[in-house]
Amino acid sequence: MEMGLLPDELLALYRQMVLIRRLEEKSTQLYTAGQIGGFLHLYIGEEAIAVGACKAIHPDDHLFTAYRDHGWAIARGLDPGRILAELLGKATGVSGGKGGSMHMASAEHHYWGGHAIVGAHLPLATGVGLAVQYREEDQAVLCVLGEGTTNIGYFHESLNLAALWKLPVVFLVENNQYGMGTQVARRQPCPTSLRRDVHTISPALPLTDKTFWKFTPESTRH
Ligand SMILES: Cc1ncc(C[n+]2csc(CCOP(=O)(O)OP(=O)(O)O)c2C)c(N)n1
Ligand SMILES: [Mg+2]
Repeated sequence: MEMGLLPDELLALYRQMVLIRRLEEKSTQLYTAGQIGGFLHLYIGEEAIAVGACKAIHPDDHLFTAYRDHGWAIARGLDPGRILAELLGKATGVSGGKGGSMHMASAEHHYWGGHAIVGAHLPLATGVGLAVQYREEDQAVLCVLGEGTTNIGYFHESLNLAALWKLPVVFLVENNQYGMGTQVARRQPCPTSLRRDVHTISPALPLTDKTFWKFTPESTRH
């Protein structure tokens, strides 16, 4: 990894990835045992994205994610015990036990969720980007989405305005080649990477799935 990180920093990142993996494994057990209500979308295999991205952004920056949010919550610095409590629907959870797996959030960490509706957070992130620009603040907005979300209208509306108004929003696409259980070639005629060409935005960074994370069918089991 050529990021100029010290061995201790790299070790800390690795520990965070392992922590995410262990929490996801425990979550599966609890879900199977019927102790977690609602849905449970796991982040197994994608840990490096959240850990790497959260290392790169500033604590004051804003973060929006889709529903595979446990790993992002950990990487953003939320308390793992309170994340687990949220999964179990306890009042001590990060969202007071009312959000569950897909709605982790923490105003203190500028982490605005955890969104279950595909693409719903993209206009919100764009709006926060507009607010930051309007107030002349020095923050960025990181908006994380799955590649399946590039098929949603909100994707195009949000990227269009963000590009037109030059908003400080980074859209990070987690391309695991599946939208839940549907393989990319079964639902769209072109690779996801071409979707950006309809908007005037920066080219995708070369963070390929091959380099940073590996998709396993198990990761979309729930
Ligand atoms: C508006 C909307 N349509 C459909 C769904 C059902 N749905 C849940 S996840 C998903 C696929 C999302 O794929 P992707 O963005 O690639 O995320 P991944 O599961 O790979 O992390 C769909 C269609 C939904 N939650 N919201
Ligand atoms: Mg996907």
